[in-house]
Amino acid sequence: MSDAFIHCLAGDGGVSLFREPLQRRPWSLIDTPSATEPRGGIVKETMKPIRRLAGAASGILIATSLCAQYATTVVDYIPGTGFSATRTNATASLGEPSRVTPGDFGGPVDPFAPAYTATQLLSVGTGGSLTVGFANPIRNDPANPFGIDFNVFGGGGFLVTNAFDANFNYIGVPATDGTLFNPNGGTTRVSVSPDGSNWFVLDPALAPKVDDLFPTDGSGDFTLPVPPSVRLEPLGGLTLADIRIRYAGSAGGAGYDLGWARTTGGDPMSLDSVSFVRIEVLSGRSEIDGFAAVGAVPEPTTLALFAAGALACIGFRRLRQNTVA
Ligand SMILES: [Ca+2]
Repeated sequence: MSDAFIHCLAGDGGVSLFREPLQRRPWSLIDTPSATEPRGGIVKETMKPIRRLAGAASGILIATSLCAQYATTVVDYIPGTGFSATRTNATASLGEPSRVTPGDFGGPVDPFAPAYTATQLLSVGTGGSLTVGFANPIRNDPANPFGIDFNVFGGGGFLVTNAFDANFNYIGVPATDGTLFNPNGGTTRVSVSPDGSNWFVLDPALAPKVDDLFPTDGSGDFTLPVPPSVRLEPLGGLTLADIRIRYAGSAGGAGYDLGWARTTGGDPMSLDSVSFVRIEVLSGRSEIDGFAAVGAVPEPTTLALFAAGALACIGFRRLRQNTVA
């Protein structure tokens, strides 16, 4: 069993349950740097010995289907100028992007209630950059949805245009006009590297801006890209339910294809996989929540393990039946 697989079973990508604070935060953006994110635990259950093997085999498959790969190392962080002074904890960009905002004004992260605390976001100003590493390479897998190989999650949220009642609750079902509040007016450049030394810019004509579309939906799948066609659709008037239909199970973010890699001369550069991603903020400021590799499909070795487990289970049952008979 590979280290990656063991990490997958034991790490943040495994099955976890989240406690969701009852309160939702108001629209004022107040940082709570000391807050810590609530963490859930893996549900434990006991199994009879006869079922243990089958349980282990199916457990492998379930854990793997939920296994996601996030950035594991901050290689370099250059804040630049004009960054948010309260969001300089570079490790905020590692691990699973935010599903829940901690604190008294926290609650589930969704496209109308984005992440905003110092524990969730890292700020990069003009001329700054963030370089992160992945424990396992991001693959340029043709089977990845829409050819997208990794997602980057920011701190943007859709502006809700409903009026408030006397208790500061929205009147009617909250809906957006399709614009972002605090929109990222700057520009970004995304580069990738297999080895941390040789870098390739993702074609700026194809690579979307970081910390822009699509706002994070913490109830979605970070490893699934938003269908690129949604960028071409009008987003005005959408409710949260409408947005989730557009996201099609994705947790949002901006998706990138390793097939967009270019040499310094501008020629296409074929890359099978990369282990490093760099975001440069050319102008303005970008907030970064996290990075996720696309494609949480079981690896062939895992399928083999599953098959071996299932066969062993069938064999054990037959042996038992024969013994009882
Ligand atoms: Ca690709």
